[in-house]
Amino acid sequence: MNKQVLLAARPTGFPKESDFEMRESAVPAPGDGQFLVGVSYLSVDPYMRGRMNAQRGYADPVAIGEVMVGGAVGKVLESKHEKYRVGDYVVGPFGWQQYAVSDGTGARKVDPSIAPISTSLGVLGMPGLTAYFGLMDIGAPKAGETVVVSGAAGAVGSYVGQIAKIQGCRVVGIAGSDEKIAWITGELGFDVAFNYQTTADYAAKLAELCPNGIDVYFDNVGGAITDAVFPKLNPLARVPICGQIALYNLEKPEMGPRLLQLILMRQVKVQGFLVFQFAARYKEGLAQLTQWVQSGQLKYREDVAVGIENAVSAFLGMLKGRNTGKQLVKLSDL
Ligand code: NAP
Ligand code: FER
Repeated sequence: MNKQVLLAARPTGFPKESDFEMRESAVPAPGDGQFLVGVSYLSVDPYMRGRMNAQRGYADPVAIGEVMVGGAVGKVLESKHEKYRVGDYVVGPFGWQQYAVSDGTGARKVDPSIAPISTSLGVLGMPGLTAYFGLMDIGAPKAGETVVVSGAAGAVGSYVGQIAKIQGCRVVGIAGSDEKIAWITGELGFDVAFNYQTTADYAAKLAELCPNGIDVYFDNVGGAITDAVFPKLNPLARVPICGQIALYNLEKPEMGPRLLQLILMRQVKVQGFLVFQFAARYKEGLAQLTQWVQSGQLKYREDVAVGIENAVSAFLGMLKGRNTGKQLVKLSDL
């Protein structure tokens, strides 16, 4: 049987367990041009919160009663597809389920001799590419500059800070627990960082930690943290807007400060981006990320929940900051 997690209801505010539903159905059989994958790891990501809403973003919403969308990696168990053979490892948009049939759309093979296959959902996958292109292309960091990253102990943020260090920057991280701060300033080599959950005055803390101002702000979170960062931006600063997780569960928008005059006067470049816009350059990005991982310059951590029964709690936990590094759900040892 194939255990699946379906969207049961559209959330109001922060999602609940009851917005999801488990179902068991027969393991599907691949038709011509398709293969069957047995999933080893499922990724839970912030963008999935958006796909639970009724409004269309870059893709259609998940319908009520439909399997939740999500990237996953596993092994080909049966194949009628000319490019995929039984035993190949493959990553793709297989959804929150133990088995999936795919025609290969959005999928690619994974070489398990390069790194553990789970990395295809993290540092050598969508989050890694997000960090690489968002920082390098939009942030355009130069050696000696100060780079601030929010969501710094999550998947994207932990890679961004390390890539900025590789570029010779001074890196300042913002994250939500003392353990996360210890990890990013210790093992990951961020220069300094602070815990926004226990810091009352973000502006004062940023002034203390960024004596030369801020040249690049890689924004993963938005909200009050971002409001405090903007006034510290230097002339000609760059601000890649990667995520706004502090807003994803709000039912109505909050009022923030009016920052456009500051952006004007300081000649700041603020640019939102989606990783998909760099699809034509994924090969380049994965090659560079792989080289950094293999040389030990880019470290990664995975937070692994076990069993599809725990996918919902892993997802809700990630939205609350329970994860350090990339949140995954292990479904099998295939
Ligand atoms: P992640 O950072 O591994 O996990 C989410 C983290 O967000 C949590 O661990 C939590 O850490 C933090 N968080 C939750 N609520 C918060 C709040 N109110 N204020 C501040 N921090 C909060 O997830 P990820 O996959 O790496 O994604 C990070 C961001 O990048 C998300 O905003 C996501 O939407 C975005 N993203 C964008 C793209 C793109 O193409 N533009 C692609 C991938 C990801 P704390 O303990 O620090 O609060
Ligand atoms: C993300 C947040 C938002 C993300 C994609 C989006 C791939 C896109 C949203 C939209 O188009 O509505 O973390 O990651």
